[in-house]
Amino acid sequence: MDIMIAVQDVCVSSQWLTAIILSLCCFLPSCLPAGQTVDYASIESVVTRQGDTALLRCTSDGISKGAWLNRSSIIFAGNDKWSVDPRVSIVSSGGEYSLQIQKVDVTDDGLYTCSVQSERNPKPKHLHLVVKVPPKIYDISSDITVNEGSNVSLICTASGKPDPTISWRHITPLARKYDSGEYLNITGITRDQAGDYECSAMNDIASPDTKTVKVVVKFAPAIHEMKSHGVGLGRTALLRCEAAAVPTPSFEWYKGEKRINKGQGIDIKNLSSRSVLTVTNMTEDRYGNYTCVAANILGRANASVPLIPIIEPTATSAVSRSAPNTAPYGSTGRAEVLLACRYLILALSSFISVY
Ligand SMILES: *[C@@H]1O[C@H](CO)[C@@H](O)[C@H](O)[C@H]1NC(C)=O
Ligand SMILES: *[C@@H]1O[C@H](CO)[C@@H](O)[C@H](O)[C@H]1NC(C)=O
Ligand SMILES: *[C@@H]1O[C@H](CO)[C@@H](O)[C@H](O)[C@H]1NC(C)=O
Ligand SMILES: *[C@@H]1O[C@H](CO)[C@@H](O)[C@H](O)[C@H]1NC(C)=O
Ligand SMILES: *[C@@H]1O[C@H](CO)[C@@H](O)[C@H](O)[C@H]1NC(C)=O
Ligand SMILES: *[C@@H]1O[C@H](CO)[C@@H](O)[C@H](O)[C@H]1NC(C)=O
Ligand SMILES: CC(=O)N[C@H]1CO[C@H](CO)[C@@H](O)[C@@H]1O
Repeated sequence: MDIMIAVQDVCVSSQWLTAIILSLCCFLPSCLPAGQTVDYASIESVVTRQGDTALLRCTSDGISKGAWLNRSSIIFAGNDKWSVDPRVSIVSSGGEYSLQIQKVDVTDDGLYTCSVQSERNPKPKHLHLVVKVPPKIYDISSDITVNEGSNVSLICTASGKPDPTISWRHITPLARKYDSGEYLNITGITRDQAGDYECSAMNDIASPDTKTVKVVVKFAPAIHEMKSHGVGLGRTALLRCEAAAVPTPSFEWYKGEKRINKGQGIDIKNLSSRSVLTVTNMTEDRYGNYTCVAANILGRANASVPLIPIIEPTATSAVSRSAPNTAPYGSTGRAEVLLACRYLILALSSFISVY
């Protein structure tokens, strides 16, 4: 019995001794076991992702005692666990004496040493555990509304290892890219620069993390289209006023100085940036100069157009009568091309029918 304990004691104390020597060696690289220095170029790198299980491989002849160190602290001496960290264990089978770390975190990143002292294997093995972290955007500017001409500064910050590179993109058909960096500064923003801006944080470990900021650019109304079609008595007249404005403008109609309201054969329909005034059953006193006023909090704009009589019956009147179906609600440019085509076809067909 006594002998057994004595043997055990010797074993334990020899382990202690090894451990102490090893830990001393880590403090003093010049005093590594067998007088070796750390050759940093030859350090094997083990790359892993945060949260994964890392296996740091090392071999042993099964007879010699080995030890694993994390920087200067001993994790294992032989199969004795010195570390209190529940995530670490030894994988030993065959000639293996590897260290397994579960749920790797960034704090585990660093130099690990496997020291197995044997004839065959006199040098300790150094491994660099590289813990990479996927990019994650943790802060981004909130959606903003500014007036045209303002200076805008958007910020997007992200974490990750290696440090993610941050880039900004304006989500438009052109998808303009900006210089990369946390800040996106726009001096004197224009209405074309309104919309969604996407920040993406990228590193080599995982797909980029993206988030978007909406930028609303307010501007005063500008009427870019004011149209009327000549119309005969008793016909339906149509006036269309189209404005660009943010926020959406409100519309008012005037004939000369007099405000026009709905009712008595007059209808006003406004669809976001467009207002359409319809006069059913045109009468003599309704010909004249019409003004459309578009207004929002930043200003107002007006445009005028005359509503004039035309002589009937011609192909033109057929066109203007068909207009309510297409022109007010279609996209302007194309609707007009279509109308022009129809006009041409009508004119051609009447020309042909004459002969
Ligand atoms: C390694 O050492 C660092 C700092 O001393 C510690 O934060 C980390 O948890 C250790 N990792 C392992 C796997 O022992
Ligand atoms: C916007 O930035 C430009 C150039 O940096 C500066 O000259 C101007 O005063 C700024 N405008 C506002 C409204 O801050
Ligand atoms: C962008 O604006 C921020 C804050 O307004 C400033 O700190 C930063 O230096 C600017 N960056 C560039 C590239 O102008
Ligand atoms: C159009 O107005 C005229 C004159 O006010 C009236 O005689 C006619 O009945 C009206 N026609 C329709 C379809 O409302
Ligand atoms: C139409 O009315 C506007 C505003 O009242 C005026 O400025 C413009 O000169 C008028 N146009 C015609 C052709 O009378
Ligand atoms: C239309 O605009 C002119 C100047 O831009 C202004 O003098 C006029 O009062 C406006 N008319 C209406 C009806 O708002
Ligand atoms: C938002 C807006 O412009 N609303 C107008 C729509 O048209 C009616 C007339 O039918 C006006 O009274 C509203 O102010």
